[in-house]
Amino acid sequence: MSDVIGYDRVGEIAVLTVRNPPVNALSQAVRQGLWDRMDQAEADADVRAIMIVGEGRAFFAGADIKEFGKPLKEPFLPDLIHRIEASPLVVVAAMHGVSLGGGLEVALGCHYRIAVPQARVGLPEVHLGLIPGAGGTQRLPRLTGVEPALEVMTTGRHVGAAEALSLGILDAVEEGDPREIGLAFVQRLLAEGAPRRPVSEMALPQPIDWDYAFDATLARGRGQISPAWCVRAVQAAYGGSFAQGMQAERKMFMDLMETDQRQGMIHAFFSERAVSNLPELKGVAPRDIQHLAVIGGGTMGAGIATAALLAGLRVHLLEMSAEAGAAARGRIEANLAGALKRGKITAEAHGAMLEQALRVLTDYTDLSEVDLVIEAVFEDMDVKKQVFAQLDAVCKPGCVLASNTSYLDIDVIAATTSRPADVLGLHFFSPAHVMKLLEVVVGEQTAPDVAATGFALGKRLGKISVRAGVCDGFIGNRILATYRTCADHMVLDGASPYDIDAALEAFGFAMGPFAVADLAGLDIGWAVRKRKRAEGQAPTRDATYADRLCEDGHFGQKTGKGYYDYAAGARAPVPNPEVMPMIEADRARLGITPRRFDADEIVRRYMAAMVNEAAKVVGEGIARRPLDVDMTLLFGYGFPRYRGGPLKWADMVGLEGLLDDIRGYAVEDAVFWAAAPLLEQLVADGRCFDDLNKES
Ligand code: 3H9
Repeated sequence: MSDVIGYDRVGEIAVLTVRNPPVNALSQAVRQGLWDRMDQAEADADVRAIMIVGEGRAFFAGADIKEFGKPLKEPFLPDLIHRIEASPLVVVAAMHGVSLGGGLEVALGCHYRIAVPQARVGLPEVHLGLIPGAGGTQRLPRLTGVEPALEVMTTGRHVGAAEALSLGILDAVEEGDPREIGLAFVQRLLAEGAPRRPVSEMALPQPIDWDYAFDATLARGRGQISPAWCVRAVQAAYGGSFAQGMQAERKMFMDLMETDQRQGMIHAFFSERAVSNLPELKGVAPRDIQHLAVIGGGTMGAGIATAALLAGLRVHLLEMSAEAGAAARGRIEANLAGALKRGKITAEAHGAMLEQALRVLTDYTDLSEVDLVIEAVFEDMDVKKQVFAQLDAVCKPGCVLASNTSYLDIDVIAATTSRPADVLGLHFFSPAHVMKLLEVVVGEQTAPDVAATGFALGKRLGKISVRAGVCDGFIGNRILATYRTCADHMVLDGASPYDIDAALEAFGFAMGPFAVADLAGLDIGWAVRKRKRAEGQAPTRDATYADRLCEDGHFGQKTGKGYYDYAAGARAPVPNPEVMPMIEADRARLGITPRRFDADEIVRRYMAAMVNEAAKVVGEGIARRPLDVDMTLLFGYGFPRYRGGPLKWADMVGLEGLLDDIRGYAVEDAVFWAAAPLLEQLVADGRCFDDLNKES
């Protein structure tokens, strides 16, 4: 019999120990092993109870996600759980680490559950585009009531042991070794003569208004369907026998397994883990970073400093004057107060961060001992060069010098120092202590251990770090500039910013591009356009309505007006009536007769522009793999996770059709719509972007 499930006896108790590192996923071998060991225990004449316990980090992290999308192999998990629950012996789960998805469902199939206080449980299947598919929707409500069960399933959140105990998911929580506390618990049960207690035989709780719950959950999902399907699956428990409820759940689970949403979310799950796993950095040790400096304490610099403090680093923040320093400290204090309020840090840690870990300075010579510096000053090459010259003069040898620039050439910045190998870009997204994305921009001369240090820092700060090469805007802002231009073209040709935002929000973006621009500040794009025009890089169809808004002092949310008017409060913005006349003036200037765009066409064009530029970014090696682009857009630009990222989405809708669209649009504007050579190549070879991920 396989070693994946160990078997030993402690008196009348058979102990089944799961050994499938790293997280005890319920692979076919584990399912078969559990089945066989259940048989063995039941055939063992002296055994009166069975205990299931996990070895290593977890009880079970759930079904083996790597098996999804392939033909499922027997024994199926619902059957195994039914087999466990139907055992004539008392079966107990002794839980530690996480018990997620199918892992919690196994525990719910046991007759009793005990856990250590640090254990966490949950049904996170919605994050994979699925619903619990091995009885979770049928058993959990019987223990907790419908509403708590639905809250747990539709959010997919991890529930701590104490809360799980109070919800009725666990029967006991005890400090100690999971095997030892489990054995003591089973011995007590046996001594008391405790009966088998199958959850499936428990009464159903009060039903709820299912249609109301379904509609509300669907609306919250912004196009994602699986949370709402949890409601229907729980409802199915009320339509007949337990077995019928199980069948209904299984059918919904299998139907969701066939959806693009499931594919997109599982792509996101594996890609967010693969993204910082770069073959070129295998075996390269990062430099040790304990003490970090940030140059510039504006919104971005203060956010970076906050993120570093929250990660336990010592931070020196350099500003130009004592007043600017005080303002920067105020921003950091406000950020940390937010973290304290949300319970992310203790009052003690909060005090230590502000009083001991943070120092606000005005003199470069105080930076001589820091391990890494992140420059976050005004986005101007001459200013950056001056900062780097000063850093080069004072920083110790081996100190990593990073720029937070979002567009400028890291190689040019590096070349102004005597140590270009120590220079790289660390492009954070605002607010930097909240946003998950970090672009690690590796220059021509950046040393491998400096790049590795960028990734190590990103990990420490809890970021999703993506490797980017040097170009205007790196991965994210370069692609953004293109799809934004596409949106501007559609506006010139007849769509309104509001039509575009509505179409893209319906597609699943958290916000449309014009609402995003208002949030980020219209002055940022204005500065970029002015720079590009000055460099002779003005777009062929140069829309100026956005400049008009800025010239009138409307920079978006921060001034109360932009594309939208925020007078009624940012929650309910209404279109700014000054915008459409500015657009109409642009159209007249360019001799354009506006036409109608429906939501479908808006999405097709916008996505075609995004995918085409993304394919150029991958083809030129700015992003190493398509998944790097996908994660950039997901974590930095509000791309809907359930669509996997633009290149996963492109694979799913079909590259050939997309290329046809692009070639069709190129008839109107051959320069803007020049097809990406990589896209043409993939179509010619009958391959897709994900094939490139697999090769890497
Ligand atoms: C389900 O159960 C469906 C059922 O209802 C019905 C079925 C019929 N499978 O995240 P980490 C890998 S759906 C396969 O870096 P952490 C992961 O890829 C499932 N592999 O560590 C990584 O591999 P690598 C419901 C898995 O400590 C390694 O383990 N369950 C699985 O930060 C370490 O992972 C979930 O959705 C898996 N289920 O976090 C739980 N889980 O080293 C998903 C992990 O090669 N998992 N791996 O990159 C998680 O949330 C986190 O991984 C976990 C550990 C909290 C467990």
